[in-house]
Amino acid sequence: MTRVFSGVQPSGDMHIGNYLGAFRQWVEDQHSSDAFYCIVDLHALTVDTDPEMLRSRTVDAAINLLAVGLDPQICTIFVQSHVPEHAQLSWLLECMASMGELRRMTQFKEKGAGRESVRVGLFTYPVLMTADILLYDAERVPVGDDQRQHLELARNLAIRFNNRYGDTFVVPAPSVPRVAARVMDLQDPTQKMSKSSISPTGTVAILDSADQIEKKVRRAVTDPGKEVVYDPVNKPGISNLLDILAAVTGKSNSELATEYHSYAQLKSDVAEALIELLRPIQQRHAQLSADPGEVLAILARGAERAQSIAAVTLERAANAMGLLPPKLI
Ligand code: AQP
Repeated sequence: MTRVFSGVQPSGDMHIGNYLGAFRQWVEDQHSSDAFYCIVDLHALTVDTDPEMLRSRTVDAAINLLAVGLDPQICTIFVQSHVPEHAQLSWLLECMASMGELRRMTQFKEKGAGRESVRVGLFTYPVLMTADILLYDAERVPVGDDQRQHLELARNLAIRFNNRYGDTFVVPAPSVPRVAARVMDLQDPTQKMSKSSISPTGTVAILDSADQIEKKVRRAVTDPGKEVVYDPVNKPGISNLLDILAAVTGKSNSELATEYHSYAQLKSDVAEALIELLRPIQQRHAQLSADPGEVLAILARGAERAQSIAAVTLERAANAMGLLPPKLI
């Protein structure tokens, strides 16, 4: 079975970008692959976060993953910090990465821009992400388009390590969905929809009420003119709405464009499609929230399984680099 790994940061309310760009593929992959899904809480520390909020978001991230349809009987769901091998392998890989290649990461440039002080962790984050993936010998990494560059780094580091120390890591390949690979912000369709967006009305959260969804989509920024055409360069707002509708309905974005003669009708159908898409997920979320003990038990079992694999890979990498095994002492 192909090994698949992917992760999500507990850095805020999960949104339709996370769902359409990543989680939906995760749910599919769990049936055909040996899939590992990680709540990457160490990554969330790269920007200042309230400790209580981080804890509750971590549990909520797990509830979200279960609510969208991940089944802990057939895939492994766990929290990154519960498996210390992630941080350990990250250090070994930091000793293989160069400042120059990390400086080129666009997400670092975007998230660090305008900050007086940037945490070292924000700079080295892509190396930790590489460790996350390589620990599980993942062949495929389903991610949204924004993660392509980090995946390229993971591939480069794996290849560099294998060339220097012998075959140690599986070289992973990205798996980016054909539609909704980059869902854009409803208020600024030149930016991707993001948990940490400064405009909460630009992001449709998985748990938004029907009323909130309807309002956010109705107020979505559109483009000059009245014609509904799929043209991401000249009509980014309308094209984003068409992309979202295409991802939900399975129709093509340009085919959908021919069906609409007004922005208002398109917006109304996008809102309705999202409300219907999210309704069952929200119902499962409410049920799961009633039993957080069961969610914690699922995470504990997941971490145990994850660690049994991660420990073997870490040992292989440490040995290859010449670290003295503790058992010999
Ligand atoms: N707008 C998006 N469109 C498509 N896919 C997206 N993903 C995130 N935003 C979009 C994909 O969701 C998965 C989990 O993302 P993440 O939370 O680990 O990191 P992120 O990409 O940094 O997501 P956010 O929402 O932008 O979080 P913040 O604001 O905290 O940085 C990934 O596969 C990602 O590609």
